[in-house]
Amino acid sequence: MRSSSQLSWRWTSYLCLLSILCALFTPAVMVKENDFKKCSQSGFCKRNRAYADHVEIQGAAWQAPYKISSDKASFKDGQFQATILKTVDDDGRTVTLPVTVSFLKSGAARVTIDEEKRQLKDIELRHDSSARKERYNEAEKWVIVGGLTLDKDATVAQQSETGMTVKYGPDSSFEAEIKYAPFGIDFKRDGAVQVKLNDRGLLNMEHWRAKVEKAEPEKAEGEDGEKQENKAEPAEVPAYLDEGTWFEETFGGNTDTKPRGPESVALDITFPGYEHVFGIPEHTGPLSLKETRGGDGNYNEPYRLYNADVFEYILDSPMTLYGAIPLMQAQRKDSTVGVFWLNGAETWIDIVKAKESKNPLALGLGSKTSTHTHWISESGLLDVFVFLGPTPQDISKTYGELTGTTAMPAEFAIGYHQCRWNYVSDDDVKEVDRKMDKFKIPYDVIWLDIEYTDEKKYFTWDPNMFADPVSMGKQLDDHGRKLVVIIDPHIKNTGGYHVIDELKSKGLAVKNNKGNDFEGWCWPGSSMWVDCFNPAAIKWWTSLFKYDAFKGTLENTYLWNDMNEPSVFNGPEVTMPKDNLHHGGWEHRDVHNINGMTFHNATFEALLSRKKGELHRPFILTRSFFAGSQRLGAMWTGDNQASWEHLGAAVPMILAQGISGFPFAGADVGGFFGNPELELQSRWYQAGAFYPFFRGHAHIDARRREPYMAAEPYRSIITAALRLRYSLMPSWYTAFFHAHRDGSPIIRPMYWTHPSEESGFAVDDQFFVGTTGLLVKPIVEKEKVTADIYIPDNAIYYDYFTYEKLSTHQGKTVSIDAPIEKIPIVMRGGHIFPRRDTPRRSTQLMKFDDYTLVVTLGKDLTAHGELYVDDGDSFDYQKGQYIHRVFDFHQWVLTSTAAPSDEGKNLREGDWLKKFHDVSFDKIIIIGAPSSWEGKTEIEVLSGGKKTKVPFHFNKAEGSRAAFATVGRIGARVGADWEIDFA
Ligand code: MIG
Repeated sequence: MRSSSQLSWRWTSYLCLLSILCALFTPAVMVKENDFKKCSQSGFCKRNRAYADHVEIQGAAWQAPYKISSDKASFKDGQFQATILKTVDDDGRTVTLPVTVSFLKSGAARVTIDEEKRQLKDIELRHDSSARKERYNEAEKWVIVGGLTLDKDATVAQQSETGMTVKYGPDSSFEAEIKYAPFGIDFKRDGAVQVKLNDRGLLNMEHWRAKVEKAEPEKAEGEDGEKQENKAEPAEVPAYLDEGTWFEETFGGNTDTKPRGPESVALDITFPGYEHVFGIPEHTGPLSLKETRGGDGNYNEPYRLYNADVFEYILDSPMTLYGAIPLMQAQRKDSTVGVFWLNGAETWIDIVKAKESKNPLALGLGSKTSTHTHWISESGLLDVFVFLGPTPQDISKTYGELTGTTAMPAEFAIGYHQCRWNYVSDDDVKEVDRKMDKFKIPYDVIWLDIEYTDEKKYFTWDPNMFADPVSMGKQLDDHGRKLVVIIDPHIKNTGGYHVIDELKSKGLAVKNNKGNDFEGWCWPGSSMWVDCFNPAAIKWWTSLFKYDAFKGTLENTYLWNDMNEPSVFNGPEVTMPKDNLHHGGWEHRDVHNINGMTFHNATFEALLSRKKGELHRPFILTRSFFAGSQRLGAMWTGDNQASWEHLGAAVPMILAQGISGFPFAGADVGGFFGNPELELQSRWYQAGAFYPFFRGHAHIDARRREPYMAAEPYRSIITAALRLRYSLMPSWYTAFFHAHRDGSPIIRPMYWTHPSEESGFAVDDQFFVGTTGLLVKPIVEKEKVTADIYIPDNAIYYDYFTYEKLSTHQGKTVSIDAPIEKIPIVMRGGHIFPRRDTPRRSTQLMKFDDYTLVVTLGKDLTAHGELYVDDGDSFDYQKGQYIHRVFDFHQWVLTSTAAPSDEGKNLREGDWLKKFHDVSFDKIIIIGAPSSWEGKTEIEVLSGGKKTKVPFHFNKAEGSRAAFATVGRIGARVGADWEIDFA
């Protein structure tokens, strides 16, 4: 399909061309796997896997060649410093590797290893390269935003010739046992080992070496004419020292010149007693990661992180995708620990699990599984953070302090987004907008894909089809709706286009290995790429988005960044050559996985400064991402397919994003490639209504499928799913607030909410929504009309729609009916969550609507919940312009009070708070009401010292349906304290 992009067509000829193209190119069924490297085709991965094999064969005889000399080790102010000497040959020659272990106030520890010779720039580069000589040491600059304060209370507990033990963390309950020979660290919590570095001895820092040109071995010919090369060959070189890939590598016709030679970093990390590991997105497999070294049901390849535009990606695979977050957490009963591998280069991670029996005679008793991981990156520092938990919440929070948390989104951004490739004209957009209204289908944003531009020149409009973008934008604004336009990082290399002219004249493009502007092929044909590692490029990029520069955009225009892996159609693995050069002389190899985030960041900066004094929260969707991207916007899982399998694959992927600090995630609803049947499309909307980022999207060749186009009953089914999303918006917004505050996922897997319940650790097809207690299990199978929902605890569970009290058992599934019109949602007893029940066209139009509170009583007849609300648009919340309430049902009294963190905070009555002043709770529904409430018809609300009688209605239990009560016309203000005594 891609070759179709190389045609530059006009819209007038588009339709007829399309039919020809469709006939010419039959879509491939799946990704061309051979377009992407296997570990054995990536020199450094192959060498490190070979190293691991070599070590394993050696067994106990293996002596890891990395040692600290004790006289050079020191500890001061929370930091351990030493040099590791790597023995590199039989003569005992060594290479010096400075190591720092930093103990952080947050309880995290950080281990950083560099290479002295490269640090001192005491190396020679080949091919007259102008690249930097150091190992890449700026990943931290792009990724880390806080949490680096050292723990001055960390103390040396033990010190000797052979090692040092440091106590740190909360109540000094953490310990790092640093071993000198061979170098390794055991991290302990409460005396037990949780994480081990270099326990298997796979630490490998490929030090710099000069290329030794070897003479061609002379071919001796024996008398009988037999080749005798074998005799002339030197002793066999082990595969991990295979020089064949040290200085040059070729893949798919592209040669990487590797001017710095081999420089990989690798380390084994063991989680003793931990059977499950999660994280390291983006991959399509299960949330609980699989083993990668073969065996039944396992992968044969390591998980790969090398951001790439993978065309028609396959499911259940460790193959790389568009984004990378090298954060892994390990889970066992009641304990969560983790590691964050801060490296922006191509990275592979092998995972093996091994049963370890304490007592071989105990026949399985006391035997536990440990997870062994092996991290391999092509270049850069070895830089790894270790988290000792003990809870999943601790990991999310500590990682969030380091890399930042989800930006508080503009409220519209969590509404529904209507996209396709492409809405063909401004009239088309207006028509879709009108139709959504006509069918009373709520939505917030309509999107424009690449065809809105004049010949893929970003910051321009197709003069025929989008002649009047302003009137289009204004029509949307009339209902509080927004427009998102796509801007990609490839800039068309053509005459008379101011963007390319400026990019070239200002020298802001990514350079090739010769230092000239890199030229490659993408949608517009010949293109160049803006280098957003360069502060000057960010500044320039920002100037392009000013309203008078990008004409036709309005305050309700927002952005979409695609292709930022970057995608280069004619490059190796559809991306940039690794020896390309970025700002500061860093090779693309060093920064590849960070690249997408820098582009997203530049666009984020641009949206913050379109006009002086205007301060809307930016919204930018990105396809490529890295650790830290959560600070900048949302991501989606790229080009999926309109199939049941892809519908099923989406939830585990979104859950993996959530626990990896980037929860503002979604998948193309309906599926990108292909045409979903109406049942699939409906089920997809039902699932999508519970994606943090909720967007319908379709490929240019797919049939139109806006929700109103579906025949009944599907149109009503899809509309109901959308309305459900909108009614729950206050709960979604509160969940985003939690993500913003402490890094927690928005939709939460079972292990995250129930880390004591082992039977739920591998469950990844259902989730809780924030703290609402809503447990959702989307239907992802054709003609399936029941849902088996796994229940992680012994709380009461009610059906969301019928209030039926389910008969559940901890650790078992419960079956509920889920005909096509029903989304399987159950409510966990003990929660209180907010809704807005009046259907409207957009979130903007709901901003001052009253609320409904749903109270689901737990077994102990208590319930608890929260509501966070602010203007959903500006940054005034940072100045106290918000309301954060806590609801508590306890001893028959329901109260609403200010959240503890807000107590004593001086809320400044700004515009929004004034306008919001009279917004109230209208209705309360209490599910699981006691029968003693029967006969009550009125109840008193106490607020602001005044008592008001309001109507009360009790519905007694019927069959398995729980008793419930509704309290109407409450009128208590959202911002005020109030209470209702139900006794
Ligand atoms: O190579 O802009 O994933 O959502 O519609 C395809 C056109 C380029 C890929 C994105 C997809 C988008 C499409 N883009």
